[in-house]
Amino acid sequence: MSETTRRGPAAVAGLVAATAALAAAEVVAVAMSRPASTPLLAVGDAVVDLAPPPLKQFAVDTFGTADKPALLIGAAVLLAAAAALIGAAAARRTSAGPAGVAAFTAVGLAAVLTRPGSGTPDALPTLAGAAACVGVLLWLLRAARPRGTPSAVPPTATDPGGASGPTDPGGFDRRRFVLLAGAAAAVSAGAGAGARALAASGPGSGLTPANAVLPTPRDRAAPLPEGVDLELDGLTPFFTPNADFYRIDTALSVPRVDASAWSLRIHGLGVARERVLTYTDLLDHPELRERDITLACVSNPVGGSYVGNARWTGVPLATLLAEAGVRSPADGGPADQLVSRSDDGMTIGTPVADVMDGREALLAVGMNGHPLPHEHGFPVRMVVPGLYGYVSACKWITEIELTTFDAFDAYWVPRGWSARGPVKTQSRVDTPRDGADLAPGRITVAGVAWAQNTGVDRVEVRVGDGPWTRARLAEEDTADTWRQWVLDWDAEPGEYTLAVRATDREGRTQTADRTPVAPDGATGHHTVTVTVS
Ligand SMILES: Nc1nc2c(c(=O)[nH]1)N[C@H]1C(S)=C(S)[C@@H](COP(=O)(O)O)O[C@H]1N2
Ligand SMILES: [Mo]
Repeated sequence: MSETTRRGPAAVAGLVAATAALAAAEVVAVAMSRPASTPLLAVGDAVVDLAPPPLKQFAVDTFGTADKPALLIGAAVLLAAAAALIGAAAARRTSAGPAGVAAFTAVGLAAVLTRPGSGTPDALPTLAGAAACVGVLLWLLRAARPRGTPSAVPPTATDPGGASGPTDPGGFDRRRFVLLAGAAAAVSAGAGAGARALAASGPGSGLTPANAVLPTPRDRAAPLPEGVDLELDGLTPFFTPNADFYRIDTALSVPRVDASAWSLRIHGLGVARERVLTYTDLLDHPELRERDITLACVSNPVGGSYVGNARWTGVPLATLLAEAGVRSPADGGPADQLVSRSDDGMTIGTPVADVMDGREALLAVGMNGHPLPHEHGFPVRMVVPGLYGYVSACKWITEIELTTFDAFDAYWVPRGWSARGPVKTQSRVDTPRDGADLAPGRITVAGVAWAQNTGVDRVEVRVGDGPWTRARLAEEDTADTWRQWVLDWDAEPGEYTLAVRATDREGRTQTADRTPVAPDGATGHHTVTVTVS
């Protein structure tokens, strides 16, 4: 058995071969302009879709919006372990290498080919990866194989294992192996990372956020009242810049849709005139308008940051539905659910009654004066004031189907979230921060409150067990936007917990009862604890 390849180098060969596989798949996918069709991303996407809700919640709680990098790193670690094992097994039995690669290829192909919108060509990156993997593995295993002839140089006192010599007695040419493996790993890592960076930073192809031009709508947003933004230190600005806007979606790689090839189909139950809209149809629509709307995520914990406010440009959804002959259930229409589907296969279910009740539900093309960024749904997304994003704000939208809640469950519903998700009235203390050390005297307590589609009527703050004291509200933009608030507090030394609660214009005051984000949004008062000394 002197011909046996050592397990260590063989495991290294496995690892390097796996790196080559990922890199080859990456390069081919990017060259095909299908960056989401790499096996790692597809398997990751499949894991995201198949993960049981508690595991998902754990991931979001633990990693926040870094849940996706965390998933990919976890997957890479598992893959590395498997690759090392396969390499080591192949040291004994060369056929174990290709067999192991075949097993992983099968998983990769299954994931890639079942992704929404995928086609047979999407198998190519995985197959290229498999070929590169087997090739590199066999090549490095050969380099790791012991030489038939033992070294002519006997071990010496200074060189007992021949480690620094050209050969290991009865062993292999370690130097050469290390060089080959290192070179293969470096080339793979460079090519893979380069391709990924190109895919992630490139503008995309065709009509993109970088070259699309939004017309100025005739129907501008109402001028901002003076005093909407108190512009206080530590207080969230009234408008959230696009680059700072929270991002929540299931996409491991952001869809980069070419707007010139994009269309939206409106069809289904009670649609008298099926419509197919292009990007130009929307930009040229006579009712294109600007509206300010605060968007909130159902997963936003009390006090959390998954909420943002933007000036959206878009066409009223109600108008487009009316053009298609859709009637609201209130007018006897047969469909009570509007299901939007996205380029990446997301399904989102929205009550038809809500989008047709007169609120400013938009098919948005612009965000704060710019075409939507890729991350926020370019070219077109939905925005509906008063509904959490998971039941309304479909990004990269491609289809609207009229149906019923009885007939169809959207993506999040079987995963433990409520089919209907009206936004719960909420408020947040932005300053002082939780845990702050403050000097005694006048302290500015300030934050934001939101009750989209209803409006914020009152915000109150409580210090310790004291009485609820009314905060001063900033001017209101619209009922669909959040409202800043501020209270001056004369603080004496001590430790204090500050709590905030809002009351909306329908007279609903936030409950103190804390409930988790699932199934339909957290309740409870946001509190911060500060030390004054
Ligand atoms: N295609 C698609 N659209 C989506 C989602 C998604 O995962 N995929 N997430 C929704 C959720 S849960 C929220 S809160 C909003 C977030 O929009 P933003 O990322 O632009 O802030 O998008 C919604 N639209
Ligand atoms: Mo969300």
